[in-house]
Amino acid sequence: MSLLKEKLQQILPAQAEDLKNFAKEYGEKVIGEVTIGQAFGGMRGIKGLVCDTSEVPADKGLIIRGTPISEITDKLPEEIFWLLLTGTLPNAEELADLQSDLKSREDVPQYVWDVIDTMPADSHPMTLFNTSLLIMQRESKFAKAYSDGIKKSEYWAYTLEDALDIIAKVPSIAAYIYRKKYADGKRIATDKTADWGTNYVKMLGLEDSKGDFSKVMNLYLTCLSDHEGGNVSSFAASTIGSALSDLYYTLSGGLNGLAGPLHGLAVQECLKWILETMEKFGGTPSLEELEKFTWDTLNSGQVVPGYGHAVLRVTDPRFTAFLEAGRKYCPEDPVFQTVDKVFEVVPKVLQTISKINNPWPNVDASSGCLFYHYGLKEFDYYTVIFSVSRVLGISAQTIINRAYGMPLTRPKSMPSAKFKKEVGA
Ligand code: CMX
Repeated sequence: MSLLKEKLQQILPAQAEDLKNFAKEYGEKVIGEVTIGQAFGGMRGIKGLVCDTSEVPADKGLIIRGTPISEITDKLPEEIFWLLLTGTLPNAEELADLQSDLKSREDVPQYVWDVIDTMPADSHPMTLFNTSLLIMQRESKFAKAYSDGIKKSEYWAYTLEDALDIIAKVPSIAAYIYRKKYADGKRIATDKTADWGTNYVKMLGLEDSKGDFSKVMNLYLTCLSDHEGGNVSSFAASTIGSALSDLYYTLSGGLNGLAGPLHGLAVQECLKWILETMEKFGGTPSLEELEKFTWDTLNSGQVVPGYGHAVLRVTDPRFTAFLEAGRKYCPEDPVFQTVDKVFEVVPKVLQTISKINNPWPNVDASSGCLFYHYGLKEFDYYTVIFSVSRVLGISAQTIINRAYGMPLTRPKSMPSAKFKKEVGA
């Protein structure tokens, strides 16, 4: 048995028991109220979801299992997956065991390549990626075990099997989508000695002789892995998973949410916006030119991509991590310099608009320019990298939800007329 499974077997049943007792004892306790504004405002701030893998306090940003993301940016994504699931970082032996387990599951079924090859050439890379996950559903060990008949207490262990199978394969699938759409269409074989993120970079086939791109990729995969339970992709995934749909369905569905321009697709929108400013002003714009361009964007009714957040009210610490990486690895890059300058200008502009609750940059504002620097210039593709990372968090959340025995998600909806009646409007 893998060390990860052994560890989870030691801790998850006791945690599940503790939470069952807690919910039973305090089940009637009131912890909040719901306003009409919240019901009509995307349910912001309503406390109704349980997520133990990470939390996002509005004034701090991502905290994974009690540790701020800024303190663990040097960790590998595999270590973060272990941390998300168990609450502690793996020791060297545990990490090596997880990495070798993943290596043994890397082979992607031929039909995945065939389906990617058959899809229209202009399919969005996110469509190719999510379709690949969905068609692999027939491999689900959870679905098979469920139809054979298993105990509820065993659900998480089969979901862990699916998670490891999927995590092992997504770098190859994502890399092939890149090569198919933007390179020579030939697959590059996995490197059996490289860590998960470095292997992904190698299979993309872009220049990385100094290994800096792999470091940036690992930073990105670590930082984007999880963002508590209420963001669109995680919430959508947990709702799907609550029906006991297996992890292939759950991930594919959740990541379809990530493909939206207000969520994961903002990475692509963001770089597009940066490049537009550079094109308009013939290089890195001045602060005055950027201010004007920001106002032009706002006055034309568009959002400034990469700025604002549904929850955060400070600069996203993940934005800061990428900005620091840019200052370290590519300070002379004109696209990076523009991103850095935009950070000086946009918050000041957005602060003057009272309806905007958060004028500060989110993670998407600084990540794309790093990919661009390393020759990954096709920004349509950036959400796929986001997805590869988010597979870690959604998988961890689904395994834990199964271990806790979380029930079917089913909040109450009402017709708008009933909301009006409720408040005498
Ligand atoms: N540019 C212009 N207007 C903005 C804005 C921005 N960057 N951020 C918020 N606003 C506007 C909203 O569109 C909204 O306007 P309306 O009332 O006219 O609809 C108003 O300010 C209030 O919004 P908010 O409460 O501050 O923010 P929301 O929780 O509604 O939305 C988000 C959050 C991220 C969708 C929004 O800030 C936005 O569209 N940002 C740009 C896109 C982006 O960067 N998305 C990536 C988010 C990170 C992720 O989840 O992946």
